Amino acid sequence: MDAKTRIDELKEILNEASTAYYVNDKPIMEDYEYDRLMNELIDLENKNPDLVTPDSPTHRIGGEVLSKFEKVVHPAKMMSLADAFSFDELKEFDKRVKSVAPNATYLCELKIDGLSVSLRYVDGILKLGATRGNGSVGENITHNVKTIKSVPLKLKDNKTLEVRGEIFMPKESFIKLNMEREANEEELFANCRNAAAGSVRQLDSKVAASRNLDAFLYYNLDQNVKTQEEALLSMKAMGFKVNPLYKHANSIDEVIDYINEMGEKRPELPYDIDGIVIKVNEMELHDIIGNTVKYPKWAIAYKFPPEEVKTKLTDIVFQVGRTGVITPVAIFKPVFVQGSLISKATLHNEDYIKEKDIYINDMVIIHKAGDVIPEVVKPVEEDRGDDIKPFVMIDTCPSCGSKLKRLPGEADYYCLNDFCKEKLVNELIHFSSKPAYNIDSLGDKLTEQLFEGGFITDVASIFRLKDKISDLVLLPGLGEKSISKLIDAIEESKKNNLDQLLFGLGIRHVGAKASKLICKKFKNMDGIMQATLEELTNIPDIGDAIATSLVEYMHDENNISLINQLKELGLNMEYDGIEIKESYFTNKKCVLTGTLSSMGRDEAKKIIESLGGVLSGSVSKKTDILILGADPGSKYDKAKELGIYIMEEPEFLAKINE
Ligand code: 0OW
Repeated sequence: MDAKTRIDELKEILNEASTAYYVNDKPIMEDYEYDRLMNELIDLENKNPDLVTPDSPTHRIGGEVLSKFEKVVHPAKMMSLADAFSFDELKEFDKRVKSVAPNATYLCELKIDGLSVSLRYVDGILKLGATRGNGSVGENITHNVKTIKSVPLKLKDNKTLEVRGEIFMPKESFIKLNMEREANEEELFANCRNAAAGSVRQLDSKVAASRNLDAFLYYNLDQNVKTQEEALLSMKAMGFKVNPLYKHANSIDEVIDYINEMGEKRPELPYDIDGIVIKVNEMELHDIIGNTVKYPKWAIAYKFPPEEVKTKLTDIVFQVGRTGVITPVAIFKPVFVQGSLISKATLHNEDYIKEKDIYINDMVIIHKAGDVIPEVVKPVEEDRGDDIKPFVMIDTCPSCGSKLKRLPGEADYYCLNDFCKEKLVNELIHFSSKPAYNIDSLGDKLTEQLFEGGFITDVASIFRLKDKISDLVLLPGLGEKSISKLIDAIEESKKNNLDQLLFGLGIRHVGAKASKLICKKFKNMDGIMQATLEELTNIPDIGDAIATSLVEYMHDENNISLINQLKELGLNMEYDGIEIKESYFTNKKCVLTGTLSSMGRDEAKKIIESLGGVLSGSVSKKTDILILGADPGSKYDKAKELGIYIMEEPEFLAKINE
């Protein structure tokens, strides 16, 4: 038998065995047999690389390493879901639906706690896997999606379609992964969702292949079925893995019964769910009920209240935040809550502890507020032993010893010493954090290490590290390569937009949103430094607290000196708030060729960029659109050769006027 015939035969056998095992949970072959045949196929493909096809099961093993993630524009928005936190909210949702569609019934699905994915098949072959991103533009993760064994590489029928679902990491795999990471002294994943997201965001698909990811599909863009239930059944029939625990409900009361039933089942499910998705079952009602910009109005996610767990509170310690606020933190025996192991939780402030009547050595109830933040809910009084000790608030800073102040009318105590070490470190950590100045390679641990070593003392000193490279190499764990990567990242960060700098300065009450609003109004740092209280409070959503705090900050000579130093160091002090509108062109790589009769090239370029398009001067396989003017050049031929979408002027004008 020739190689091609045998390869086709092996692909057929192995893909069928993989579907049976991973999609239908009904193995039809022993593992050793599967491995034997897989090895034969790998061997044959290595000898005949031109015979490797996209649907070969050898893609499951991974091995493709990308240099970066390409952007993918979704043909239809990947919507998110509005949340309901109580049955009353569900009843309101039901009323809204019934007011428009009185005969609507519901389809309830488990809300898998993973990350959304979109799968595109062309002629039955998996061509593209993409993350949801912002709903319009996601990232190409095809190389990792192919390693998910329950995702078909080839459909039984050669359909061209797009389906959407949720990639998740089973609880068992999550625990195993965190144990391995603990053994390697790596940072643990907080929960199954983060572990799944961290796995698909790997450039090397061998890593994703080792993470035992899975996926449930729940949405078929190209369906022509009458109900969501039929949609699930048809996807299952096509070979997709569909979560079997869905249920049709004729009324919201039946939905609530199902939610209670699934709430009971939740702890023993092999995967994390964070709620129940309720969808109007009848498809033709979806358009009648409609959507908001972000959510469908015909669906809602009921979120389970945080899972509660009991443990022993063994100590209360104190943290000094970047603003100087002192936070009491409960230390307790590590417990597993909603997929993650936690051993400490915030106690907010002294009043919270007093109100809840919490003692040291109490048995306490813990949960993850908002499914994320560990929080002590209450003590379990009936379990109180005689080893309890009352909580006593400290009156001096645990880091620098200075007297703590309680600001009038505030529950919190503050360390007001501007040179308090822990406060300074947290200010620096905030500055380079993602939502602020986002200096990639300057993480919390390195910031603390550089601070301890005296390399950085304030924000400006971060930008002077490049003058200390010879000393930096003496720091343990910092090699030449990581130092030059750090210096490059710091230099690169200087181009950041002004709102990131303003937020990074950590001015009390001036958060990320307020920073954007203030920068939009004043356009540059000088304008902000001279802003008056009245000018600031005239900005909608900027209240007295923010305005006063900003004016005081800008009149403090230490801060003025810091900002002047940052100007000297070359940080961008302008705000370029080009509001890029979401459009057909968003994140599409465009090339212009020939002359347009309706406008000049520069004007066309400006319009495309303002609509989020990415212009380039040459055509490549990465080009999404060639915009064709009269007398085109060689780019036109190249675009035709590469099968790039050619947009003629009339269509271009129509699209930009949409
Ligand atoms: N996580 C889920 C899930 C589901 C989509 C279709 C239209 C709008 C939401 O299990 N079972 N069904 C949907 O339906 N979405 C889900 O997850 C959403 C996707 C984006 C944010 C949530 O994770």
